[in-house]
Amino acid sequence: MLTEIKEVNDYSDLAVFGSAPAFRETLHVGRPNVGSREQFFERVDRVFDRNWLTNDGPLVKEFEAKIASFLNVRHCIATCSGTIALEIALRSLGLTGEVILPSYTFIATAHALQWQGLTPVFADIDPKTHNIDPNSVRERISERTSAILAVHLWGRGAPYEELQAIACEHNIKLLFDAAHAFGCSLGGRTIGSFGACEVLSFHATKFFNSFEGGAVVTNDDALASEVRLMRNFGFAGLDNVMSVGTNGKMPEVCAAMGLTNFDNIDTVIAANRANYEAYRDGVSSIPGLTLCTYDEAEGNNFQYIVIETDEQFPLSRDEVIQVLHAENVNARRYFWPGCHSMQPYQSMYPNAAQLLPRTVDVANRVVVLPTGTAVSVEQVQQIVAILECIARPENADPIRDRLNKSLSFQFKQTVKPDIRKAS
Ligand code: T4K
Repeated sequence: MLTEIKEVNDYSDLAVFGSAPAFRETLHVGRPNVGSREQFFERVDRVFDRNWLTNDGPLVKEFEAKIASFLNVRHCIATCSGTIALEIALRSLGLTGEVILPSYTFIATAHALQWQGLTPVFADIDPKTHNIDPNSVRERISERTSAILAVHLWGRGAPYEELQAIACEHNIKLLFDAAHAFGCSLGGRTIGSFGACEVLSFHATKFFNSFEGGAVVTNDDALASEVRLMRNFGFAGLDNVMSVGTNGKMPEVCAAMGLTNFDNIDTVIAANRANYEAYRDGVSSIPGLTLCTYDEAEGNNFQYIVIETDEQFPLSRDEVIQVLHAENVNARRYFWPGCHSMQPYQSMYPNAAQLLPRTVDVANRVVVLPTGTAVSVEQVQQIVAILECIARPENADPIRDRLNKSLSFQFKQTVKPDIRKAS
């Protein structure tokens, strides 16, 4: 934790030059927000009393009812993860052939398609919103396209109306990966009921978590029934299997965590908002850095603090991250290098980068910074002070020189070849 603010008047005050890091304990992007432990343990006690641990238990039903009502959607089917929820949604919709999605997303969006035998086709993004660009979607439509899988990246709503128009024109499905967007709205409407269905994630790193977990939310009764069947091996009753299902069930202990954290979301959003405002106030006066802002007219969870470096900034994005890591600020390069540059997609589409110039550009410039209840406004101000120091043009050469000379500051990740092809 921060004991006192570290003065960073000069580059030599930075940890990369040997001074103590600004933070004794690492600040993470995605540190879990946890509500009342007492309430959680009470719920878990009742789970043991009932000796009903999973398979559509009472806490899962309560959790689903709460989420559906909060999102104003008819059905919520809770699952063991957001990725499994995506796969079940894709399969329940009966999709075939190609599905268009952004490359600039977490790899699970693409993998869910590939895992279901669908072909992911990557569209470019709008650099202003980081969301999928409808014009690029249009360019990717083929006779094999069966759906568009858009992502509400950082919780900022994807361009629903334009995407829906394309889907109607080509008679294809539209669904959303809403893993980042719980509690957010688009055009004043709560995200959760757009398209054929939307998929949520309650992973530990999400602002609202159930340890692991996810959900398919939809207003379509038939789709909801199919998703429920598929979540439980396809069983429609004892000994009666209707389809190729899987085990996508959320256990009771996860629902207990979800219900407990649901009662706490206002506190988490307030903490996220305060941190967001402190970052916004601090970053606004730093040339070469831009904070991705949230539309105040919409509901926001302020879960991701995303800054972009531009050519005015004297250090590269990776150099910024290296300096922050040395200060124990575990800033992230989400979602570098883009799904198209990861396997197996890199091998499938070796020239994809040329078709995705805005994805490549944004992915090379984004830094995601820590927030959540584990991070205080004072800690945000300390991070901003570090950014102000490294933004001074006269500091760039000594910092770069120092980073180049010390191997301990280098990134170790590289994109590896497709191991299946290599073996
Ligand atoms: N679609 C989108 C758009 C998504 O962003 C995601 C998940 C999905 C679909 C799939 O949903 P799930 O199947 O996961 O429900 C993390 C999360 O694992 C992933 O859920 C999330 N997106 C993604 C954006 O972030 P990593 O690889 O960055 O996680 P990791 O292990 O590096 O953790 C992040 C930080 O959080 C670390 O610095 C440590 C800290 N942490 C993590 C955990 C798990 C903790 O302090 N405590 C913890 O318990 O992917």
